[in-house]
Amino acid sequence: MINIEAIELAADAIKDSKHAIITTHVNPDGDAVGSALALYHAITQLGKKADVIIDSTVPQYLMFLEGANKIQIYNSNKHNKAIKEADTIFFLDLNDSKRIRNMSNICLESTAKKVLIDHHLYPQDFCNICIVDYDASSTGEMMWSIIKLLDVQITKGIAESLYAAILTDTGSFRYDRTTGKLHRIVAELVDKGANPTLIYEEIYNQNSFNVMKLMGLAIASIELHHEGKLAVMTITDEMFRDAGTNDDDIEGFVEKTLAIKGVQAGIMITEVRRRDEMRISFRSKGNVNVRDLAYRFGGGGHLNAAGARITGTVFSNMKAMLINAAKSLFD
Ligand SMILES: [Mn+2]
Repeated sequence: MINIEAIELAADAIKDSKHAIITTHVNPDGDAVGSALALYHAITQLGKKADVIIDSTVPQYLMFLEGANKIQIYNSNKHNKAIKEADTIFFLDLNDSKRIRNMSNICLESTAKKVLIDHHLYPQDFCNICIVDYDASSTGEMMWSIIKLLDVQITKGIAESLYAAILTDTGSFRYDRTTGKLHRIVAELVDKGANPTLIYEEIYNQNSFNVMKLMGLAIASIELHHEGKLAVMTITDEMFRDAGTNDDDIEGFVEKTLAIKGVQAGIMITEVRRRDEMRISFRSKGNVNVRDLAYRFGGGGHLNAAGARITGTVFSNMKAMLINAAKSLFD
């Protein structure tokens, strides 16, 4: 549990700021974008300047959120001056400065006060103020507590951003940090204008036909290992081409591995040839710890949900190595 003093530190940093930069990890998910936008709305409501800058595009399924069109894609020529001159930089939903990719150096060089707000394990020490709550379901849940300390109205824009953040990071209120307290927060968000039907529809029911085709190929690729306890899904570059889509569109795929009876852990290996990298997603049930497995491959995350990125390895070798390493999950 995080203490109230830490939350107050974040609220004070917001109050003290005149020009803030808000950033979050590359390939941003609902929690990243939702908590960034909620903070943006709160800061601007206080009459202060804020820029949300990410070294990635915002996925289409999040563009319905109020203010999403104001998120800027990082461009060194355009943004380095602002990053240098800002008085505060908020790093959301990440535990390592590498997660902001090309923005990393300029942010670290900036003399701005650096504030980390996150819920992942093993945070790297690169901020002046580090607010990390391992028990939080999402950065959005933490952002709610912070915003409540500010003199701001919970507008529909804030409510739906935080709802989207919590919805996506809890797997639609299913994961183990979905507490009664969280549901009470969510109830307030609904009262303030977040529409559950509409938000679910926007986030989960707007797949293109091509993405559904890709999901079909991905599901057909699933193999079972270790007496049916491990499911491995693979998405190759060829599958992306066959389905006519790309790696922006694989949100939620890895969860399908856990829908198989008897499976305790799922791994999805995605080949991203245009970046010459492999993205690995790990999911598990109960006490099966995929965080440590991801860590062994240079990644990180949570007990039941983790990830890693690997460059310079042959796809088939990587898969064999992962299957082999995953055996220890069930010992
Ligand atoms: Mn998160």
